[in-house]
Amino acid sequence: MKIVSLISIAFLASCCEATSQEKHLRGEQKNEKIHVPAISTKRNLSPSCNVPNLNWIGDGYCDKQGAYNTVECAWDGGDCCQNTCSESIFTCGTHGFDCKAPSTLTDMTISAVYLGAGECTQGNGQYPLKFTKAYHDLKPHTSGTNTAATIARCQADCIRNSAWCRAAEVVTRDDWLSPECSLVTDMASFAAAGLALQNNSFGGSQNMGGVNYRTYCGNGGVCTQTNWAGGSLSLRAGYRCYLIEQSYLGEGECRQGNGQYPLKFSIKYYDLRPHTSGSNGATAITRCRATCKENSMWCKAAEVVTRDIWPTPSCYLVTDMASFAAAGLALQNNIWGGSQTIGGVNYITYCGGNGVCTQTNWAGGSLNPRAGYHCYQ
Ligand SMILES: [Ca+2]
Repeated sequence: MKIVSLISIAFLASCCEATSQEKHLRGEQKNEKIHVPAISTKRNLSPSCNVPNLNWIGDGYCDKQGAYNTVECAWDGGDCCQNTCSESIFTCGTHGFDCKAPSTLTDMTISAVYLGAGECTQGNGQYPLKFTKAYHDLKPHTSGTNTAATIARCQADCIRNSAWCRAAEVVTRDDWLSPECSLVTDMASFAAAGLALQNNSFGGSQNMGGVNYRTYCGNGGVCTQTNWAGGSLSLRAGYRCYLIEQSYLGEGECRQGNGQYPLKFSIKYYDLRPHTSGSNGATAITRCRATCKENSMWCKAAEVVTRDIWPTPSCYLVTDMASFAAAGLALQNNIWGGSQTIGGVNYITYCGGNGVCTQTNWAGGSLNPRAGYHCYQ
């Protein structure tokens, strides 16, 4: 039990920066905490992370109450495991640990990003190659934390097989009590990882690592024609799709390596307004990333903006002046908010945060945490 002195409260009220004083401000005796200044979240949060105070995620304090220590909230931003906790506002372990995260999910170079409530489909909307398994030990999925455990295990299974697994599809349907997990890929990715199909048929069996899966291939069992192409979401009740990203930098703006603004070309996707409807948000992500890949000669990152106050999603193609020029392209308007045509499509140019395009330098990039912004490399 900790006593909060009036002196330290007065100190906090008069000061603007986080100090060691704040490490003692979280009351435990009433299961309540005193508000602390906003800090950056260091892990990837799902849009379905539903907690009253996002600032508590990644603050170094394991929040055992509420929905903080869940896969959707990136296991309280790592606060609840000794090997993932980063000291921040609080000293790690102040409130103990409660490690529930599969160890593979703590690897920040690979993460599972919630795409939406539906099936994982190919970029063209067709069925990909899937290996499906039921988790009978988590039956029924409606009981307790079984659904959360299914999601965590399925994501971890896909991440373990990230050489070829492109997405994890979790099925918790009303009419099936056993939850299911599908590891999603396409034929070229699977073969490139040195693996071979044991049954090139719809519903055929496949043994991987001593575990039996059922194989589902494209439409009608034609595995060879599957082509993931970045994936898409096909809305369906009882299904969840998580993209396994090796390049999701996290929720925030794509900035230069030095933290300053890069050169960006912006476009609004009016046909996907509002981004909160159906698969619109997911489509905005896959479309923006695909456009950046098409322009990989100069596009360093794709920034997708789905802010709650703006119903229209935006896409920013991120680069710097030297990369853009090296690709043989020229700025049509070297001004803040100038227009630029790329591939016959009109974009708005934003340079360096102040309109000075020539001084932009990507330098590997960095992430500036900001709600509603998502940066992909
Ligand atoms: Ca926390």
